[in-house]
Amino acid sequence: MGRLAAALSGLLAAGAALGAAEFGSGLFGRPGSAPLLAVGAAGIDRTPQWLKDFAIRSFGTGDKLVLLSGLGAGIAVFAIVIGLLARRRFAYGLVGMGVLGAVGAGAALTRPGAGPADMVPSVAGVLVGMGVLAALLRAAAPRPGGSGPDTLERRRLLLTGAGTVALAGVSGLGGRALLARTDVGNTRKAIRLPTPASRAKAIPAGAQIRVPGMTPFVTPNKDFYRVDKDLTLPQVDPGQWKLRIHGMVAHPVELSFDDLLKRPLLERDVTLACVSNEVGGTYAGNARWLGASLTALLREAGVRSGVDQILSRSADGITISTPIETLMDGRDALLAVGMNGEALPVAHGFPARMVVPGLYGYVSATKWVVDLEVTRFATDRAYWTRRGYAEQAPIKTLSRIDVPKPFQQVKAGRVPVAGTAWAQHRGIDAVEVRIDGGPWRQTALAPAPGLDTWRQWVLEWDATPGSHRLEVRATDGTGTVQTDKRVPPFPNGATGWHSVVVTVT
Ligand SMILES: Nc1nc2c(c(=O)[nH]1)N[C@H]1C(S)=C(S)[C@@H](COP(=O)(O)O)O[C@H]1N2
Ligand SMILES: [Mo]
Repeated sequence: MGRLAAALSGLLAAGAALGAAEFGSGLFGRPGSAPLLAVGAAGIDRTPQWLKDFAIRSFGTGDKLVLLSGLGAGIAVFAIVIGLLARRRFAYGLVGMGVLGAVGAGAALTRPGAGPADMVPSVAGVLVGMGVLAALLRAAAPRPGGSGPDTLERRRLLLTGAGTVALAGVSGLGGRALLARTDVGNTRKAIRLPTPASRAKAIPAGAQIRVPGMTPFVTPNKDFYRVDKDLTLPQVDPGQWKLRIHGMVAHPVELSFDDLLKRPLLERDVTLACVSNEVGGTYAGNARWLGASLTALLREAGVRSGVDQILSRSADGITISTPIETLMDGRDALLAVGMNGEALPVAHGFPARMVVPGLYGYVSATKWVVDLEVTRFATDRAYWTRRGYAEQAPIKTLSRIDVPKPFQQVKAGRVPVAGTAWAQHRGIDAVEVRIDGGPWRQTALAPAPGLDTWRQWVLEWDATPGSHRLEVRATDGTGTVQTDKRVPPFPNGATGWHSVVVTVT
């Protein structure tokens, strides 16, 4: 048989193996056992932090798509090699297939809560792949005494190949459809959130600057930035959900979702920010959260002396460490169930997540939270802090020019320059803008409902023709002016002034 046919056979056999494995994980109802995603997820866990930061910066939320495409390409190359090897000697092809299966099975084992049974889809997939490889090679082999060298074999190969493609596609899609059974989307839609015991302050009129292109004061859920390491979203059934509070406490607590909804719920406006946000970046969002007081829960548990951190754990196996004093100092630390008037979206932590005003998400905003261990920094370290990120990570003061956009062309005359600024839990007291390095000018600050949200600002600028550089800086509620020192997000958040260059005609 020719090389081309052999390469194609390898590709088809690997496709069939993946399709069968998808189907198997669907039958099981265990997304973590599907080899492609399992390998991707295991890869993310082993990726060095600098590369992850680079991926988040360069591809944003598309970083996962890039990863999966790369993985797909890698598997395709390996599959072609398998086909070519099998052409030499069939046993070599079998070994290649076996390696593919072992990688999938091994990756599935590393997923949170995985057991030996999670290897079954990969193993079954490999057996199917081996069978398909044998069938294709047999179909392509010239028959002794057969008719012309091409026609019949080619037709047989084509038929077997087309059959394989159909089979792989149908089983792969079938597996996906079966996995959809585990989706909690419908359960989520049926949830009715209780009325809050304590309402959020009304958002003051004028909090939203009315300038075209301006960021909305409240970020709609569908536009809210998302940062996590999950290729598939954890599907946590609220009926099964439990939160354990244990460790250095007088009375360990176990809470069901119903227990949680029965507690007095606070409604609060809080702006979240990601430590990976660059100066001028968009990894910040503001929402109205509904949740129980974490402070009250911890008080009931009775935190022992000597405790300095809460190590929270999520259904996706992430751990996050939060300094205890930020949970007990009177700020509105929440175990949130609602976001902007609906149950938490699955991507934002359904059924429950933490929200702590003033701390970067990686040390406070645990999504799909299931466990709070009351402990010490010296005893346990969390996912990101083990990778060198800071344990203490209050959000740094940052301001951003949202309009005009970088390199926008504007007409000479009055041009509104507007944007946002945040210093959660300290508040923003002033925002200044300067043009071409000239004197700093006070902007008009929009009102905000409290210290825990961002604040909008606007300056009417008399723009003259030419190219101009606009810069912004904020002063927080303690009177500290935002530093111009440029530092990258690692290890505790970026600083520097945001600037935008525009052309005035
Ligand atoms: N379970 C879990 N929670 C998590 C993360 C995660 O990867 N897994 N990422 C954290 C980070 S780095 C940030 S910035 C916020 C982002 O929350 P969002 O995706 O709702 O915007 O969630 C935090 N909580
Ligand atoms: Mo983050």
